[in-house]
Amino acid sequence: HPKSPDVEVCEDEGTEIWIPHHISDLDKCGHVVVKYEPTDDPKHPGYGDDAYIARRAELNAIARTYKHGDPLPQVEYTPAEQATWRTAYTALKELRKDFTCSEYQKNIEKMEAAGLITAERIPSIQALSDYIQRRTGFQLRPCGGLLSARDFLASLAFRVFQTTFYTRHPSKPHHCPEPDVIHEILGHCPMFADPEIAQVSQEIGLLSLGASDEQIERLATLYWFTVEFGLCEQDGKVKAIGAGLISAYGELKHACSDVPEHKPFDPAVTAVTTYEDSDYQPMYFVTKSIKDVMDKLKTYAASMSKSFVNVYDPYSQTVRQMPPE
Ligand code: NLE
Ligand code: FE2
Repeated sequence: HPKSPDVEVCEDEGTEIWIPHHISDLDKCGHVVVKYEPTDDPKHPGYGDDAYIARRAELNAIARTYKHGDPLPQVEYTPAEQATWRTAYTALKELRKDFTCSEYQKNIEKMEAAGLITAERIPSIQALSDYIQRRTGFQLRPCGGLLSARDFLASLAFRVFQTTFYTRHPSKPHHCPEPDVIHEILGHCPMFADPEIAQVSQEIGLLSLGASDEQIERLATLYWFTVEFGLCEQDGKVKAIGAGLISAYGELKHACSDVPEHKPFDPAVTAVTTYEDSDYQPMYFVTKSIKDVMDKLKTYAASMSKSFVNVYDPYSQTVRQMPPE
């Protein structure tokens, strides 16, 4: 990161850690991690498909030119990309009732009723962002690929969600090893319209600002097992709250079946569990409710060693560091 006068000193490691203060500082949070990319991972369904790789790079390049306050890119998706969307959307819609939490169902139904999400075409990211912002204050901003955990979590502190624009490979419409626009729209958008998921996400983001590398790893793992791959108990069954499950036909059914292991959500355990990020998870954490995630997260946060706490002021869209209680 560029040095700025706002450098905070992290006491744990004695190293300087840059912290974004204003929402526009997120323009400096675009560090991409190269992992599971179609260019170098033979397991990626787009491996060896030069046209797909070029298109993915083109959309990522557009995303990287974005600056805070710009209108979101209006991408002209190709007929092939629209077909991938239609396939994924139609299949997932069938699973919704049985395998996703009631919050998700309620929100996506509202978005469909408003004409924001339809089978016909990939929705406008700008329209979705505007809608979510009215519901929970969350907004979408484009990112050019998988971001570093530190940059990604920092954005959540400002109720900003970093969104990819490229589509998954057409040969695998039901699962993608990395985030893609279908995952963002069908997995995350309806969940970010939920006030409790919005709060959990921002809380993890605030805890990440100025945290040590080890703490970032733990927070990213907590995020992974809740916002991405979390399950909850509803109507005596396990239902998905995690976006990574809700947007993947195969894994959604797998997660709610008896095949994987189900463990109760406990942040102290969850935060130090290694996760599978290139294939289906062998194990998921189950929470009682989204509110339960928030309550347990607060207790966990109190146990974290830190020299300051981050407080978000929505009026000025800034984060301030305050002495810990
Ligand atoms: N596996 C998910 C999907 O296919 O939609 C994406 C996961 C991103 C963390
Ligand atoms: Fe995601």
